[in-house]
Amino acid sequence: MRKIIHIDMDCFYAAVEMRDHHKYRDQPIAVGFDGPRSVLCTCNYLARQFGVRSAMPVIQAKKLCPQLCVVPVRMEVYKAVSKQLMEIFKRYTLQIEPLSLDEAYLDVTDSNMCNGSATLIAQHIRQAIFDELQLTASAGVAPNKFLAKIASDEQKPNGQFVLPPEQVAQFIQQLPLKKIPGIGPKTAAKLAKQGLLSCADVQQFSADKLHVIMGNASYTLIERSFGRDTRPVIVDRQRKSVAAETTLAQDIVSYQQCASVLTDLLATLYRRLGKISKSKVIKQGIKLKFADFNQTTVEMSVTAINDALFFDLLKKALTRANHRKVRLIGIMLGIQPYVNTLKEQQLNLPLK
Ligand code: TTP
Ligand code: MG
Repeated sequence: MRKIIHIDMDCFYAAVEMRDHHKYRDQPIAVGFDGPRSVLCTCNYLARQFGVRSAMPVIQAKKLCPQLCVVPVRMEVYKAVSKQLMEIFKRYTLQIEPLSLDEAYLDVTDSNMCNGSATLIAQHIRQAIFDELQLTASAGVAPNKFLAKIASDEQKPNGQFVLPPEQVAQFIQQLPLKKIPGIGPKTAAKLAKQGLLSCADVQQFSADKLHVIMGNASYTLIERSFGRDTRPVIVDRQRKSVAAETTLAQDIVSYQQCASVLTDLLATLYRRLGKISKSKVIKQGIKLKFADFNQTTVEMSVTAINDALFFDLLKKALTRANHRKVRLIGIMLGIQPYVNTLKEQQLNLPLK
């Protein structure tokens, strides 16, 4: 049986801002660009009491909480804190899979730290984060990644939840399906229509019927519903994509307008691609978000990057507009991480 810890910082960007600016400590704050059309990155727990949430448009958040203070994003600071965080993790194990700036899985199955107790390791890590970074984190300890991630949310903020293997069967029963990563509001609604709300419901449901509803994703859902997840903690996950996107200052309609934005985005994309220049491009894609907040993506497999293709994909995506204006344009490259060929590895061998 494995021992996995999932660590997730509490209201990460907002917590960093409260740490660095004492005046924000006792007021509802959110982090984001304070424009009429922007959405929030996150908010502190005081703001959450008003119903404010991540990814909420600023306008809506201010309706819910008129005194909300929207603090500008300081991405460089969050990145630096994230590096410090990873350094703390490394003292306990090298089996680390970062998921984002503020979140990681740690596999401590073979760790001898804290007498091999995953619970104690998680406690020590959270204490070190508090002492050294003046920030709080929550942790979940469980036999696999899926359960550890669910567990870290159970006692948020500044809490820890341990799910021992013998309690998994009981715990998973009443877990709402919408808490399973990958089950978004649309899928959850589809499942609810069939009377499927909790993992227990899925456990008792016909696998064939579920396949009709969800296709191949049904296999994973059944696994998760029984608390099973065999995915390993992947150290050094390589980038699989590069992207650039922009929310427009004003919604636009014409292909010409979109194409001009696309040209700017291409420059950003090339800059980002340049940093991982040895990667092979295998896919290109366009994303459009329309004025009603629905979005569409068009992708195509390629063997090398092709600028003109982006404009063709844009045209195709625009055929789905149905008279809706465009509010956001994004472009994406799927990449195959660079792998040393055997020859290069040999060349890189240290001289004896
Ligand atoms: P999360 O861990 O999802 O959220 P959080 O740390 O703010 O709050 P919680 O206590 O619930 O964990 O995301 C980490 C950071 O990523 C968050 O501080 C800001 C950023 N983020 C966005 O920029 N946009 C988003 O939609 C989300 C969800 C997060
Ligand atoms: Mg977090």
